[in-house]
Amino acid sequence: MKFNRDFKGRGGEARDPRLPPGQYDIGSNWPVLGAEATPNLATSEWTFAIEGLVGNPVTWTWDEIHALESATYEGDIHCVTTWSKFGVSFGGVSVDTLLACAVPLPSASHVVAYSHTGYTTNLPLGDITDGKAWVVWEYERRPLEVGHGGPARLLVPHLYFWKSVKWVAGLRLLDHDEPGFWEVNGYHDRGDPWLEQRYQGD
Ligand SMILES: Nc1nc2c(c(=O)[nH]1)N[C@H]1C(S)=C(S)[C@@H](COP(=O)(O)O)O[C@H]1N2
Ligand SMILES: [Mo]
Repeated sequence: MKFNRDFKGRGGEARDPRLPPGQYDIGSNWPVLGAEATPNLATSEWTFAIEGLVGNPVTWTWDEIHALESATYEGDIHCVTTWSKFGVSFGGVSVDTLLACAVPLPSASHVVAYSHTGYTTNLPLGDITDGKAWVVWEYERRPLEVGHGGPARLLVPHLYFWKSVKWVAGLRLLDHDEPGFWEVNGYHDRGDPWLEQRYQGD
C-alpha cells in the first residue's frame, strides 16, 4: 500500500515529481499554522543570536543582519499536514553566512532553533549548512507577514515546515540532540518529507 498509493493521481495522470509521498499541491493558498499567539515584534527590538558551542557568539540587530550578504531561496515547501507549495521565493540571509561569523566549534553537532515566543525545534548541524537553510524576511519580494513569522523566520525547506521556526530569535549549538516542541510531542526527530518522516517511528 505505502509503495503504490502515490504513483498516480486520482485520474491516473502522472504524479508531479516535486510532490513528496503523501503530499498534495495546495496551489496559491498558504495556511497559517502556529502553536502560540502571534507576537508583535518591532524590527527596532528584533534580534537574532547564535550561541552555545561557537568560538564567537554573535547577536545581530535588524540593521546588522540586513548588512550581511543577501540570499534567496526559490523552490518548494512541505508541511507535515500534507500540503506542499511549489515555486515560492524567500529572501534573507543564508545560515552559512551567519555561522561563518559565529564559528562553530568542532564539537558542535546539533542545533536548537528558538523563537522570540518560546517555540523550539532541533536540527543536526548538517541540515542547516551548505546552502540548506536561511533566515528570511521577504516572501515573493515583499516583507514576510507576521502570521508567517515576520519580521523574520528560519527556512529549512528540505525538511517538513515545522522545522522552519517563525519569529526566529536564534540558534543554540550543542554537542548532542535536544528534541524541540513538536519532537517531544511525537513528531519525527528529523522530518524528511521524501522519507515521509512525520511521526516518531516513521
Ligand atoms: N514559532 C513558531 N514557529 C513555527 C510553528 C509554531 O507554532 N511556532 N509552527 C511550525 C509548523 S508546525 C508549521 S507547519 C509552520 C507553519 O508556517 P506557516 O504558518 O507560515 O504556514 O511553522 C512552523 N514554525
Ligand atoms: Mo505543521
